[in-house]
Amino acid sequence: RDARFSELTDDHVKYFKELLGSGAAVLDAFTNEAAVEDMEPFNCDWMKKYRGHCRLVLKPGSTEEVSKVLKYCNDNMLAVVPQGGNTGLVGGSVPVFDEIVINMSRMSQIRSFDDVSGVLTADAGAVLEVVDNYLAEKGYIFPLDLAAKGSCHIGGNVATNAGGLRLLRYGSLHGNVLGIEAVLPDGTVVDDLFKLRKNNTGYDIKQLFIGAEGTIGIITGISIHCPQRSQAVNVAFFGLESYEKVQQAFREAKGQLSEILSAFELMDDSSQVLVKKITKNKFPLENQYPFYCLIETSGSNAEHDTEKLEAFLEDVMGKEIVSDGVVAQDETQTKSLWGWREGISESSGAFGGVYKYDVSIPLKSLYQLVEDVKVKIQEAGLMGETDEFPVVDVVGYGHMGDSNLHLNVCVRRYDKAVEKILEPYVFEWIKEHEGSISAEHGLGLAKKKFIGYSRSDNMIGLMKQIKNLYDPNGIMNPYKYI
Ligand code: FAD
Ligand code: 2HG
Ligand code: ZN
Repeated sequence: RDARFSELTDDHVKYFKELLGSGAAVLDAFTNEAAVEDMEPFNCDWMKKYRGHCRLVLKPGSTEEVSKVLKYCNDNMLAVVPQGGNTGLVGGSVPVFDEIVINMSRMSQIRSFDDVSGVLTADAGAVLEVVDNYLAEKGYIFPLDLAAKGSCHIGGNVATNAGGLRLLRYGSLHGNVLGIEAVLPDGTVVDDLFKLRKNNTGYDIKQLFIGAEGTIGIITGISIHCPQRSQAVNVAFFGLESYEKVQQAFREAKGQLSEILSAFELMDDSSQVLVKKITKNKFPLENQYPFYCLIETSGSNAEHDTEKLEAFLEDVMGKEIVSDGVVAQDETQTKSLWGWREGISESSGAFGGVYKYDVSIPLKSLYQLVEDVKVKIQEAGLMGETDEFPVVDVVGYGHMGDSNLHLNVCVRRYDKAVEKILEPYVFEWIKEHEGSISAEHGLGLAKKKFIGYSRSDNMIGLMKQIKNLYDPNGIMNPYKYI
């Protein structure tokens, strides 16, 4: 614990209760011992891998309240952790020691929507799925989708610069977010909720908050450009004999499906065996293959899209790029095919634990990392079917269309011997292949130590300047990021 930070006192808690009210906006286990158990969901991350010891959770209901809370914390040297839906995968959303959690769930209103431009403005604490359902009724779609949509907040998505399943089609949040409202630790409101696409008037400061993981301020609202929701959505699921063939299929999909291609996801066989074991669902293909890919198309004309997809299927099967495939016939089947991809993340942790690596690698060597890691773990005698082995399996999957691999090492228990094999080996491997050690999940606590594998000393120095400028007391999400 950094001794520069103050310990919580009764006076601090009294101030927050006076400001926010003593109801649901303040969860206090500091003066009320009986509330300790209620702290668990705020202290523990989604993977149950990181656990803090916070005794106070604050849920401000307005930007003004966030401003007052932060100013008080800054003046009193109280460290804080901004928290959205707590679905982050790098330990960034929970305290390390006794930092106060500032949870954004009470700020969940949609502020405005322009039916012509598709620009939505909403509170940071709105749940992604709720926002997307609202947009669906208007014929629009949120330009980000991910398996945690039922819990994650749009503010959390922006704070992590989440990538997700359709970045290939809609691009990154750095392009789609048009404006941000945020609060700095000294209480200053960054009032940049711009709603138009073009704005070349000076530095684009909002970009600093996108992917800052709560280290320079708290995002309270965003405006974002939302695309038209496609009338016709098709999903196909393919089995392929080699990674070489997956690359060929991707090349063909881009060429033949071009403007209607909206996702190209990769899954290896181990990942699908895992989902089968956990969900007990019936696998969509008759046989097993070393690789699978899920292709989604989204367009405005069902007849045209189906024709294109059928021609594509015929072509890739004729050329023996794809060995077998199935196309969803209705919405239920579409959901069920997506389930084989979206279900991997959760299934991979079901045996006791999982080491997750979310990395960018040039496509030609993307899957090589999974094979190399598997060999190293096998050679160390750490992987097997019975309890004496810590490792259950090594699985690879991800957003192939964005050169983003998810390497999950599924374990029965967290084990130093496994960690020793994985780190820094994985990071050295990534550096050698000119990739990124964090493609979309961010740095948090998990990757903080390893930032040097993907960023030069000069770049880290510049980042520290930004951090010190906006958060000179270092109270925002300490011990993480840089
Ligand atoms: P939290 O987990 O609460 O917080 C994440 C970070 O942002 C923390 O550092 C926190 O301090 C900060 N933060 C949160 N809210 C704010 C705010 N209002 N202002 C400032 N800082 C804030 N990520 C991807 O990129 N692509 C995926 O496909 C993907 N799929 C996922 C699937 C599953 C099943 C799960 C569990 C996670 C997945 N993620 C994915 C991880 C992803 O980062 C989160 O799901 C999501 O973006 C985080 O939102 P959240 O509201 O839960 O944020
Ligand atoms: C996904 O793409 C998420 O499913 C989660 O980014 C990946 O759990 C993971 O490693
Ligand atoms: Zn992902």
